[in-house]
Amino acid sequence: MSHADRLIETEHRLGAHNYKPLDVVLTRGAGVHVWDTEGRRYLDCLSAYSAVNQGHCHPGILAAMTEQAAKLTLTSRAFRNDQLALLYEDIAALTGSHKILPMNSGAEAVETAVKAVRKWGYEVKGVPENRAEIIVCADNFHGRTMGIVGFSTDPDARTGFGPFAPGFVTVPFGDLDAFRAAITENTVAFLVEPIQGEAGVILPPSGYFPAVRTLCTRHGITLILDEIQTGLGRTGKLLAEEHEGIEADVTLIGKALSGGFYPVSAVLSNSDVLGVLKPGQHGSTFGGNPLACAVARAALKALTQEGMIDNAERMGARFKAGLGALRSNLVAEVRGRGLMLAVELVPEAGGARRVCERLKDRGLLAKDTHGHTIRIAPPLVIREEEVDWAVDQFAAVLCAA
Ligand code: IF1
Repeated sequence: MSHADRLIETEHRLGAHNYKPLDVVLTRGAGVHVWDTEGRRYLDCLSAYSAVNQGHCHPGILAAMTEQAAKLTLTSRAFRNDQLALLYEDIAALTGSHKILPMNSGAEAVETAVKAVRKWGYEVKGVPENRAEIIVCADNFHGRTMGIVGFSTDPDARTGFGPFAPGFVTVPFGDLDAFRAAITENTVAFLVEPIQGEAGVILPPSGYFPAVRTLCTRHGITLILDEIQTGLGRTGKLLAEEHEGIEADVTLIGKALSGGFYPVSAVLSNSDVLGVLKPGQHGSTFGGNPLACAVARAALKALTQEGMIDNAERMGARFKAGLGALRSNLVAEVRGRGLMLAVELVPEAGGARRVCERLKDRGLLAKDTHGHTIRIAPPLVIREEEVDWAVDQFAAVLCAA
């Protein structure tokens, strides 16, 4: 039994089986590459679900992390630390946000926004107590906590986990008429992903978000964009909202906010939504800790000062064009924006998981979703020759016949 097989067997025996990973045991990463325990190198086309946008073990983030870890890691918010204000300044300068609330995981940022916007609804909009409604989209993915899975439409995410909290109304993504019809005087917010990730990299029809923005403004509805996956350069802009020419009232970021070093998320608010939270009404032991702040600042600096966002746009266009030009009768569609891409296979392809297994054997790691979709999201530091090599691997697996 190899070392890797022993580790897999132990995971299987002692771990909860809430994942079914590809059987590749990784031990090291640098830039766009990761290495397994046998020393085999892979091109990472998942980037830990877009948390490692800056590339694995980015040296600037690593330096900030080790330096801060040697100085001060956690104070709790019972006391102040000398890093939090600096992170606020950096985020405000980049995004124009007026108020910021730091948390850890993406799901916590979503839960925070739901709490804040409900309270805003009662105190500012004047919605009657306990009547606030939040509109969400079918096939959404916002995380795994009880509040969030309660408004998921994915049976795997919610079946068996009820009872769930009321107050959520579901509409199809990209359907403006359905959104308009769902609005009531108790609607406090619309929570939506700019591009649906887990659903399979689903882009909205053009004009959808500008019209949504207009309706939200007209009806006093807080537009909450979950940019936890689409944000921080992934789509070729700092925030995906820039493609739509709109501004959210509340923006949620996470994942790449730390470059994959450490869980850091944040709620960014352009409106008075976060202003309703008073001392004692929300918090987190680790949220806003000095280590997280130092890491997040270095992660944002790497993204914005090393040309990664422009690179995502250029390499994404190259990758998409390369995949789109594959002469394969197994490919139904190639879609996406920037380096958030997906290949949709025809049902006869034998499933995306099998294709991902074969890509893995050729040294490329990508992730299947919903049976027939392969998601492609390499670190934003990927270079032309690596994109071309990746396209060649897809060609070898998908154009064999
Ligand atoms: C898993 C997908 C990606 C997210 C958006 C909030 C969160 C996520 C838009 C929660 C998290 C993850 C978590 C990961 C799978 C994954 C994912 F496949 F579900 F769609 F990224 F592609 N909003 N996305 O995408 O953030 O609490 O996890 O930090 O294994 O569940 P979190």
